[in-house]
Amino acid sequence: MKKVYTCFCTDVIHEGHLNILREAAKYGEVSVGVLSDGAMVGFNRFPTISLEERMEMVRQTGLVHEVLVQDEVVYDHVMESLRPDYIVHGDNWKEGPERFIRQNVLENIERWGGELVEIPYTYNEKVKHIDDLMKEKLAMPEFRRKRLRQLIAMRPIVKALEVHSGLTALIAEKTVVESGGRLDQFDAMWISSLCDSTAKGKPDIELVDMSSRIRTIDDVMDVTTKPIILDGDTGGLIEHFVYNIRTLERMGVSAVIIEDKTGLKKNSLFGTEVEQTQDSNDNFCEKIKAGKQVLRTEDFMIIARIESLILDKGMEDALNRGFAYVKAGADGIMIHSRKKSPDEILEFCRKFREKDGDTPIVVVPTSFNSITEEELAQAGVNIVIYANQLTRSAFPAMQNTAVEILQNHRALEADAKLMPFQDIIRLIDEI
Ligand code: SPV
Ligand code: MG
Repeated sequence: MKKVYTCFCTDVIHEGHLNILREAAKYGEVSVGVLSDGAMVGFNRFPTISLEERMEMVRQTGLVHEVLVQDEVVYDHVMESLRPDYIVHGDNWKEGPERFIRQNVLENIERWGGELVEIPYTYNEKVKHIDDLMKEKLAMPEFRRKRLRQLIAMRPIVKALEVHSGLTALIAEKTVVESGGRLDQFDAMWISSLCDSTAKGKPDIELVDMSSRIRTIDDVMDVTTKPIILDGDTGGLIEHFVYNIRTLERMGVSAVIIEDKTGLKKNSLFGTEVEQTQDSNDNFCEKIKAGKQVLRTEDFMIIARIESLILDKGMEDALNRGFAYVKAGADGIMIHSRKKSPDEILEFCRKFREKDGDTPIVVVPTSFNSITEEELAQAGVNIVIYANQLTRSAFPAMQNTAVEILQNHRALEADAKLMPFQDIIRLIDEI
């Protein structure tokens, strides 16, 4: 009996999968690899049922000889142990980031004379409907909200990208690249006070009010499924904070990060150049406690942001506050720095982790941007936020275009650098 292998990355079996299994069975005994949770996330498909349930779902088709776990998006390990005579796959992987997986299979299978069989991909209204249902499920508040905690448990480090509109959110949602033999994508979205304000042409001083921030969140939620971390500035008055986080929790936001500043907050990247007041340890702990008390779910996270290093208050103050905030109930801490070198962040993480191995640590490496995700993960960081890079790349591009049109009295010269609108539209889903 010839050995046939195919791999599924899905939470539902539809006619397309059944077609692949039936075709595969014509070549021999079929083994199906089910992608592990971690590999599915790398594939930009967050699982909504457990690995065991996904395996059982494939067994239930009655069309397979065995079901096994494939731990990586590439087939290397499975192929090495199984040495299949045939690998069967839908022909839809010839384009896009999956191309490299196909290439890898072709190179590997040659070594023992195996063959790749590609089946025309089934794509019809019914299959599209099932795909859409899966996506909609992930976008529902109860699924989206808990996803950040799930990702912290699953990923070596959770990567969040700043978004401030439907379009920027689609970039965070859909960008997938192949890098170093793996597929990679952003796990979460950061709704920055700085960039949300900047997009509205306003300063980052808590001037853009909560109703407007909620409008941005809603625009983002409307077109995405990934979890949202909201930059909640100082959280405002305790009396207001408790209402606002209930709204955020109900909407399906996963976390709010509030910073231990008070009064007229200014952006941290200004550091001590502008007048900024740090909240007292006690008052900020009261805010955290009050917030925790009103939450209705275990999913929503209040993350406490420590501004001691930004305000030159020293490492000891930063650490003391970190431990105090956790004691007050914070579900995570964010330590911020405006130094070019990551040294003070690494020192903080080392000292914090000596006493607290679990509480998630968040960092925003805007200034200390030479440090890699791997180095941060090794230092015990759980979430890295790329807090303003999308805005900073778009602004000069738009400004240059404006200048070029003015200089040439027409758009022809600027056009060479512009993306055709068809390519932008491709990002936007039709219902
Ligand atoms: C933001 O993105 O608004 C932040 C991070 O709060 S920082 O700008 O670095 O203070
Ligand atoms: Mg901010």
